[in-house]
Amino acid sequence: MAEKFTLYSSVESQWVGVPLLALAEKGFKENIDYDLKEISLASGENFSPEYIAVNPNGTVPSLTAPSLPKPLTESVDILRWIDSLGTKTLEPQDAARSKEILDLVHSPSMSTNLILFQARDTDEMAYKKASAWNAFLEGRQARLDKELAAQPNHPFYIFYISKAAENLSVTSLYRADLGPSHHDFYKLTNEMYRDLAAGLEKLESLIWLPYAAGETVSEADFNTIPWLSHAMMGADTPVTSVQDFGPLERLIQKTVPEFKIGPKTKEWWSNIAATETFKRVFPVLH
Ligand SMILES: N[C@@H](CCC(=O)N[C@@H](CS)C(=O)NCC(=O)O)C(=O)O
Repeated sequence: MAEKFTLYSSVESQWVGVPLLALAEKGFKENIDYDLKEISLASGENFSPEYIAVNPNGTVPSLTAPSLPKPLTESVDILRWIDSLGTKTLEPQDAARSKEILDLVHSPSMSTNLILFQARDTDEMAYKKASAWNAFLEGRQARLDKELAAQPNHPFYIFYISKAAENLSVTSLYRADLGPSHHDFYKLTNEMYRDLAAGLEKLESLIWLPYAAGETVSEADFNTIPWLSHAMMGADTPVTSVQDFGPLERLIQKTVPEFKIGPKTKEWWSNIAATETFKRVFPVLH
């Protein structure tokens, strides 16, 4: 019998979608083939010493298995490992194109944190402050501050110091009264939206059709779906409106007025959204 493995997952995470799509596609069953351990990002459970010992980056997903010398901590590697359990089916037809797609969607300039947490003006900032993302940031901050205070001699102390400072750079803007101290943040956010628009244009140029990197579904699709779904959700698309690019387009058009999601990206999304695996893992945008 094949070994049972453990996936550290979170309902709040976009990148967990990569292995979840692979598991669904390959027909692996929770509790039989693998266990799922839920890690709450909103309460900063990913920063517990126990979880940092599994994944020193404090991110999800992670995967452990008896045969693995150490945990896998990158969604790309986790998908490939899952795919290697039996006949590989997720290798892309066009490997070079797929690599470009993976590099793009995982690049810092495409991070959906931009959409979730940043703002370009007072109205957007006020909206974010009143949203659930404020509590999310505070939950993380509280956990990081607690770990920082509790473990001055802990081997992960340096990790906690740098994470707490990184999180505080955004949290402090949410805590402060809106004013001139936010202007640099607004300016930076505008620049980041320009990069995001350029990234989506690059994605448009890379997509093959019918699927992202060939005639069959591959890792290129399974790395891009969670990214785009999360971006659409972050843009306040109604979660059941899986085909509605309007809110994401309008969000980006505020910085890049001529921006549109391209026709190939739309066609690819419609193709991939029709698959059983997509419908099982993404019954709604998340
Ligand atoms: N490169 C990693 C990124 C994983 C990642 O950033 N995951 C997010 C959730 S989607 C996370 O755990 N964030 C927590 C944090 O950064 O504190 C991968 O692809 O697995």
